Amino acid sequence: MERYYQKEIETASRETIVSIQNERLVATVKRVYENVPFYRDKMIEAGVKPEDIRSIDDLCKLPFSYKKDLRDTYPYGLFAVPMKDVVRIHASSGTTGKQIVVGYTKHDLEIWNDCCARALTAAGCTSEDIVQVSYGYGLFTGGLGADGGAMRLGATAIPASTGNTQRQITIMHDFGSTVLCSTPSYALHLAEVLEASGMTKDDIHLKAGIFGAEPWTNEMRRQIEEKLGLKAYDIYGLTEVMGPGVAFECSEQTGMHINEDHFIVEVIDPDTGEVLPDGTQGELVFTCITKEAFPILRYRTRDIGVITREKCACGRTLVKMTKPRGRTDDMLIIRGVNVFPSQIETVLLEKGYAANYQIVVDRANHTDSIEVQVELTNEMFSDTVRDLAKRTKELEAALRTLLGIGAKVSLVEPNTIPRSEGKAVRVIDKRKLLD
Ligand code: DLL
Repeated sequence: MERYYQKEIETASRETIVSIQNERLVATVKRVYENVPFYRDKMIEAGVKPEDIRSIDDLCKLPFSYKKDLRDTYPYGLFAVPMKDVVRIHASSGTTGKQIVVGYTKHDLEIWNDCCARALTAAGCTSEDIVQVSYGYGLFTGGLGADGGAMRLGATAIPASTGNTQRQITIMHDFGSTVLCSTPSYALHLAEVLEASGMTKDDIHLKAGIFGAEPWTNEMRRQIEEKLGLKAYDIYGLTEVMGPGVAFECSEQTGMHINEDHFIVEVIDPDTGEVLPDGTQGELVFTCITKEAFPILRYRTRDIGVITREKCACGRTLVKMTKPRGRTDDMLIIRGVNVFPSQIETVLLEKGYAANYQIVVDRANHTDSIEVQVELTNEMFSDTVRDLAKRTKELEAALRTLLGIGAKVSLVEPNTIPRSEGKAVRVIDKRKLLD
């Protein structure tokens, strides 16, 4: 039986959702115009007045916001309330550049906890559960976000944070954790350390995992489920919009429901900015309609996805987004061909490798090259040299078929690719160092 945390809104009719969105959008735009000089200036520049925004159909009149805007107004320039009302700060550094800083009022934290409680409930978590939160605690939103959701449900949270993986396994075993929250790559590392400690999934009590913060494929989902003996659910979010819980997976696992009473989603063509019809792949853009401290408008996430509005068999009516395929800025352009790391991951995992790989991109004599370093599993490592050569050829052929360009495959010894405790680093683009 499907469980909901806030059934009324999670299963509301489209008219109800749209009417809530209309009302909240109009109020947010007015408030932001009055309180944040940055948005006021941008709207004046675009020739839009708050009165012009009367419903979600007018959303497209508003200018977009970008990560750069957060950097240019660092640290508090986009806050819409006085600092005395801000009770929490989070920040994210990303891979390059200055940190971006966001703030939350007490009410914002309550809504965030609700959103994460919806995600946990959809994964079957109740007040009976023991939730091991192995996302980083601190400025990163993962740890405290999932923790707040667990608290809201009345579940028992274990704030394990990341790191000290051996101790995480002891905690999991001794404290009887039933739900795990971590990045999917860290979940796989936890599984490796579990095995190295001489234990199997039968020695622990996990029933569900809520994994996000980085792209992961369904093949990786199967590996995690198999090794940890749990059902793995996806959760999506980003610091600028809130943190984890912007969208979450239900028992159907055919996309993630977006918490539309708090966030309006649009899908746009990343090149032209044009809003695309449902079902078309493009860049996800979010507008916060209930945030008090940091109500970002039309934020360009750079995440690539598709949204669908068919009614879900779980009973929820909230719009669904597909697993983000990657980010526009993760997409590699190799000799003019677009390549997403997730495509490569799918091939590797289908061929029986674990998700321990790194993609090295380089350029020599004006020609791009791509090398995929793939870790052998312990069983494969005992193969003969001839077997290994065959494996390399087989992978290179599969990658060529999928990507349409040649990629060099280097098989490396088990345990040589660095493990991550947070977001895995999949790509080393040496061309960037040359630019
Ligand atoms: O990663 C928030 C989060 C924490 C989400 C824990 C889920 C679980 P940032 O560090 O700001 O925030 O990174 C946000 O991570 O724009 C996506 O590119 C990526 N991302 C987040 N969740 C997913 C997911 C957190 N489920 C960026 N699948 C986003 C794919 C994801 N990518």
